[in-house]
Amino acid sequence: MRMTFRWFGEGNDTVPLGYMKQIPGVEGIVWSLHDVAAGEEWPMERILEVKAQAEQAGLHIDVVESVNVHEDIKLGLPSRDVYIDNYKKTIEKLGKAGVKVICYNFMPIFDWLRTDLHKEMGDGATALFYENSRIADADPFQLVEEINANSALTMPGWEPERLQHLTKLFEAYQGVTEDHLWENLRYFLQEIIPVAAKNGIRMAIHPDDPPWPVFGLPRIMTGQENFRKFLKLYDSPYNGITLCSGSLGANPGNDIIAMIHEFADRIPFAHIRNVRVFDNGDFIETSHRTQDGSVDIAGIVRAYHEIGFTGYARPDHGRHIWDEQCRPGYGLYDRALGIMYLWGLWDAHRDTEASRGKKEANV
Ligand SMILES: [Mn+2]
Repeated sequence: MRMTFRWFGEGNDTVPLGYMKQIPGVEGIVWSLHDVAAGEEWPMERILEVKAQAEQAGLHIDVVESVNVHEDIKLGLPSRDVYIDNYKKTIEKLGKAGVKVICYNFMPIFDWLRTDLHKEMGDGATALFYENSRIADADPFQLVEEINANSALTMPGWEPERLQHLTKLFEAYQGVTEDHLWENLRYFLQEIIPVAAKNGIRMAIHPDDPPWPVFGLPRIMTGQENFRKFLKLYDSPYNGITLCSGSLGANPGNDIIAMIHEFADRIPFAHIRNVRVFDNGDFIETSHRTQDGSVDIAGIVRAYHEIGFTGYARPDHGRHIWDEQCRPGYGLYDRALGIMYLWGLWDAHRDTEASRGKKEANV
């Protein structure tokens, strides 16, 4: 398991790179060019600029999250080919810069979705919260306004230029079914995976968050059966999954441990975090500790250890604790605590194996 930490870029993140390096075992950043719109080709000088900034702090840039997929690709419009060409050129450039994994998602219009970015947890901490009934009944346009008013920073997947065209987008998705989305995803994979393979980059699709349809829009990266179908769409080690325990864990029916075992060699990137799911379908992002949420984080780390996981991992999100002022979900303190919890679980298994006389895992 190779530990990483998300960084939103110079002047766009409250956590300095030097602090990330001080968290035990963190070796690289998970990064993106957040100001480059989906569908645009990434400029090489900007890529190299991030590489230089990271390397100066002793961190690598092996994992990119995300190179966003233009809506026309998800919609299967004729204009998609231009955007797919740009995507390929970006893959080639990232390969030249030494990138190994690209995380992306295939969710129509919205990226991840929450109703409250600072839900009180009762102990002074706050966290990201999803209120099921508010999404079920909500006017999406009103929700977007609220989210924008709530945060001083741009949210990933909530770039203002995308939200401006919301009405048009909802119209464009009228009549787009899950089958259409599968077909458009297959087209995309057939174009980009060979380019990724040639450049030594493993593509890793992120599950939908939450893993069910919202506002009548189809969502397909939702669980084990659909991931099985996805991996067969293009059977290659370069076509893989970002296994996010937090996104998938919002549906208690998802057996994440079973997915780790079934998809072992197709998981280049792991997001490991916990959520507490309530009976009414609401969920809140908790600490990483197994007992604090509904997801068996201890069992998940054990499963990664059992498959000899050598991919990248990140603690994904954290709560907001100790009065930290930070981007929602992306403070230093709780993510650092999460990393130490994950290492504790991981190393406990290593020691168990060593005492049994097995070969010590290579960390
Ligand atoms: Mn995630």
